[in-house]
Amino acid sequence: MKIERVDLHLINQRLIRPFKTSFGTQLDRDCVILTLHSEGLTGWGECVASNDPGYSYETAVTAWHVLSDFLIPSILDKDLAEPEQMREWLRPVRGHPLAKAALDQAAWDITAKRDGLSFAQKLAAPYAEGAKERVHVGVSIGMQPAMAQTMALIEHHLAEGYGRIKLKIKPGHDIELARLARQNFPDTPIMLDANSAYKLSDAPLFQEMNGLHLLMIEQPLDYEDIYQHSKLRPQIQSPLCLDESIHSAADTRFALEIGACDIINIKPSRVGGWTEAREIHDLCRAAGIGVWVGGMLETGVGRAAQLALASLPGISLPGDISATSRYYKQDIATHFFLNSEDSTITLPTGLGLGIEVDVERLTAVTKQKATFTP
Ligand code: OSB
Ligand code: MG
Repeated sequence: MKIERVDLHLINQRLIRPFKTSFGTQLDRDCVILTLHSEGLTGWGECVASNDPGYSYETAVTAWHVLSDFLIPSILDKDLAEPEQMREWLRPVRGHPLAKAALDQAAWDITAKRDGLSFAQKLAAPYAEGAKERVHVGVSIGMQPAMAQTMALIEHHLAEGYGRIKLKIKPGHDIELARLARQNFPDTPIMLDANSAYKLSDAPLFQEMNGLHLLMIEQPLDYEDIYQHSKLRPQIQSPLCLDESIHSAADTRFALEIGACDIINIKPSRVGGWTEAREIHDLCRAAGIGVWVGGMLETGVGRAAQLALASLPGISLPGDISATSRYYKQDIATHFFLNSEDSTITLPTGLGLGIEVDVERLTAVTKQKATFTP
């Protein structure tokens, strides 16, 4: 499939409620929506780089620059036979996985459409089991002004049918919150996400959490540091999960080799796309460690592709793939809904991502647009 055209939309949507983590508070979310055009088909991708470089060094503006000045010019007019080629084409540009992942996602979408498959079916082609039809999901709850509000939100989401709760923590907003949540919800799978806010010397704090039967503690230490997680892990009982510090299959091999984690949160965007994400899935599965799919407040475009990754046979824990209606009142694509009886979301069955993009809404939230042709 000759790559005939790529379009970029820089969009901004207001969040239903502010999302606060240890690295900042987000009230509205920028992202870049990308379309790839070939043979009358359109592949969709979402670049989750956002307003500020809090989670990653990339922002929507750096992604726009890297996509329009380097990545897109390097792939225009190329002949895409299979989506795995995209990762190789983008390799000469160092870093910038969030920018690359938007093109990678669109390559999987457009080739799945060409092949008459869903994105999930195409991604799951190497596995005898195939893709799951529904995937387990949980919610990630940002920090609230008062702990009572967090408790009320947990109750609200459990009533909606979510079966796994993730709470954001930072120094001074951690052990008491975790204790209270455990006390109020003794049987709920609860996990904490620190987004790199702690030091190895905080090990005693995590030891205090030993009795709380947490599902896991996500990324307690620095966002680039795998080594010190291997030092923290044997000191604590809660399973340790890595998010920020896993950028590639190579990082995954290293983390597994030195015993840095019990679990990996795969965000396809953080690792440059779905080909790399699937390789990480395979490594975790072979090593017998837990693996699940993380989220970045995606629109329906990104959520659909996360669902596809979460449908692979090795994914063993619920993903941060809550319904998009949690974040956006209207959104640019069909909403996904929770099956409240088992805390799952059913994968779309249409071709490619299987979503309907609301072009009018996309236009309404677009701040900047560009078209690239050979
Ligand atoms: O660390 O998992 C994270 C959102 C933005 C940036 C980082 C993270 C998150 C979440 C939200 O926890 C997950 C979601 O999309 O629901
Ligand atoms: Mg995280």
